[in-house]
Amino acid sequence: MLMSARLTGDESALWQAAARVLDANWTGTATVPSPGLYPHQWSWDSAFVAMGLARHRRDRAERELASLFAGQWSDGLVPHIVFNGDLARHAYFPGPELWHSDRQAGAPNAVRTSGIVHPPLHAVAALRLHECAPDAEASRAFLTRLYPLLAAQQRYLACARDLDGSGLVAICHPWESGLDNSPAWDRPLGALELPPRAYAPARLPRALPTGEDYDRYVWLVTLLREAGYAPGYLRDEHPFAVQDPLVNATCVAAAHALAEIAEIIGADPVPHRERAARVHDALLARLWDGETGCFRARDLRAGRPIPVVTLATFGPLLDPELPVPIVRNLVDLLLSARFAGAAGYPVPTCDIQAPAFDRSGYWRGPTWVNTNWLIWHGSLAHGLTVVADLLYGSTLRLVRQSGFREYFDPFDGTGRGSHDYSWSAALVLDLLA
Ligand code: 2M8
Repeated sequence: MLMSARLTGDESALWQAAARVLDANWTGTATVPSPGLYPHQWSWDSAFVAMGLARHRRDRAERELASLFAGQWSDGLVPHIVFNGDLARHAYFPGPELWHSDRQAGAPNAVRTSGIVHPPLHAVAALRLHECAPDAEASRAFLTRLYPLLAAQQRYLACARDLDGSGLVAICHPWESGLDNSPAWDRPLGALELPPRAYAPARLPRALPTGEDYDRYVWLVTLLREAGYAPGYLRDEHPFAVQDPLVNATCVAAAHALAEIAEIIGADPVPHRERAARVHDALLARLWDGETGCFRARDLRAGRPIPVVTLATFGPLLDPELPVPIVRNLVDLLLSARFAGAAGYPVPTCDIQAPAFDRSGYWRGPTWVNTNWLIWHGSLAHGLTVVADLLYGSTLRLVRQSGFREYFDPFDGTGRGSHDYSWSAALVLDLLA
């Protein structure tokens, strides 16, 4: 354990508790998001977990990313789930039988996977691993092995997911955002026309999100699978296509991280800088709403912005070149009564004043450690120490008070969802380091 000597007694205890969660959730090759409920490997979870493991068990941090990229498809797609083939068929719904990666020519043979993506934070994680590596030479060797896989991941997103030629990446399923039942998806999901009895009704493993949402999620997967996850189908026919500010901000951050990795290993950083600039320009031109001072997701099928404001509006703080007036706007909004100003434990997932806000509703209101970490990380890059300190303090208060829960009530910090949640533990290690 690489625990820093400068931690106080209380911080050391928190560190050790977080490390124990990661140890318990380690399967031997990767980390499950939580014991029981999520028994496979999830993509953006692994990026967050790797950053925590880098502070605790560096060998595992590298194995975590290697295990995820063993699920990468030949076109570069990094699936949002890599299934553990040793588990019983009903360990998690929907399992590999819904996705049928085994019938896709480009999917790996050795593991079964989903066929959609997650926010691509892995280059950011890989760079962070390097920044805290005890052995720079060994770390460079790891980055050299990972670099082509990370570059292919970005190429897939830039080619197959730029559905309107704007430079922005579109998600084709709410799960791709990581914010599964965000109120931002209510309209595009509501506009779907589900044929009666054309698919098996979803068996719900738990109470959230609602069964109706699940039917729509499953229907979208069915459409994707039947179309072979083909880019032409995604572009021309798939009924759910949304450009989300948080997802695109992670693409900008990943492109910058890839450029830095390229420099470290002696590869060409220029294409990555160009890619970052392209997504940056498109974010500002297409998703920034100057009138109301926030970023909004854009529904490509309806051809209009999505009105509800969620914490995805703060995602572009991850873009180091975000113009200062926009940064100021976002800080004002973040500190206002719509977000941190009225929440004892910020940052709630949805505008508190929006009708869709639900303080205990999964991604419809609660506070999450991973999104707090992203906004904290972005704030630091812009020198926003007041915001960064606020998030640092409130995130640690949450886990001290309620443990490493999946998500938290934004007003009183009550823990909700799973216990011993991996990214909550991993990112606390990163914060404390
Ligand atoms: C949740 O998503 C999965 C579907 O991918 C689920 O609801 O079963 C989300 O919180 C997602 O962001 C997260 O990566 C995943 C595993 O932690 O769980």
